Amino acid sequence: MASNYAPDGATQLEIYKRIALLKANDERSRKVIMTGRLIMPYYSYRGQECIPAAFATALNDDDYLVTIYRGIHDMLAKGMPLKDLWAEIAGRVDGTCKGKGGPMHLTYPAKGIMVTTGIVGSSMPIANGLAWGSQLSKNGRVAVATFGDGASNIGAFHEAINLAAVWKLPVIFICQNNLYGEHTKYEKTTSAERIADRAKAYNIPGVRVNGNDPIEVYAAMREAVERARAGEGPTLLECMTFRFYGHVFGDADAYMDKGEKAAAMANDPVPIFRARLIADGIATEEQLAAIEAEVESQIDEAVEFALASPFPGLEELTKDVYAEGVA
Ligand SMILES: Cc1ncc(C[n+]2csc(CCOP(=O)(O)OP(=O)(O)O)c2C)c(N)n1
Ligand SMILES: [Mg+2]
Repeated sequence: MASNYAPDGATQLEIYKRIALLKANDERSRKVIMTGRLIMPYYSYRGQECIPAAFATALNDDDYLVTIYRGIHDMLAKGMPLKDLWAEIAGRVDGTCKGKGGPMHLTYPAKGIMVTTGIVGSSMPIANGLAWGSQLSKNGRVAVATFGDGASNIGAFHEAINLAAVWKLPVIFICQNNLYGEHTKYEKTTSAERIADRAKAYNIPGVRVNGNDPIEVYAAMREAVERARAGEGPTLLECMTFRFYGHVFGDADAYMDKGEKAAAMANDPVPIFRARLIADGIATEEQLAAIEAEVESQIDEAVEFALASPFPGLEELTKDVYAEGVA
């Protein structure tokens, strides 16, 4: 890994702040669903926090993000405000889409969060469109598409990478390889040993990193961003990771190897990075504990705000759906 892109101490601490927020937010989401205060489909990202915490720290606020149903970690890392997020997942008027998008269709253009999609593989062509717009208007904004390992077997993955390579679009394709697509293990569906190798077929860089090591993710991302902004085209970044809580909330995990899951959880990347920050003298135990307490109280506030917010009225049903004032 190119060491000139390694994050300094302040950047590592910034990455940890985001990791702490993502972890606490996932834990709270599962708790709120369990207590029955909120009913929603929920795709836990617990275990995958280091990836967006690191890649988003290497981006500007106005760079674009297109993410998927398992993407709340991506959006929070990119800067979606907690209150707007919680109000949206609770279906309330104060949400990012006035409560009409729900947990799988969040957007927040003020931080470049343009689309969340449940259609596997569709984040990539959409990111291409945004990147093409950047290229045409020379605004310097890069576009990031995140997706899973399963999505790399969809036609849109191949079509999007090919076009981005030919047009040298400022786009970064980030595959969060958690080794499962729904309830099927990677090897049963995917011919390639490494998804990053698929980049060779399209003549672009394909980089595989340990997605549980935010320092590796950050360094690879910096290089990809620099390349994109310099007009050199796309990068495929494969981040190896594991989802701790199955495909969707309530998943009984019967299809999973219990040992594999236990081993992944025993190597939880969050406490490992936390301990490393202390060992490297980047932060003290007290500083990190204060960060964690702060995110908990921000989440407390956001949940209460969201649950006190009203549901959209019936008059909202067709608003923002059909063009208005057009003959
Ligand atoms: C086009 C399409 N085909 C199938 C599905 C059903 N589906 C939803 S999630 C999923 C698995 C995707 O796995 P992966 O890309 O690895 O992402 P992960 O959920 O592991 O983050 C599938 C097949 C879908 N939503 N869209
Ligand atoms: Mg997957």
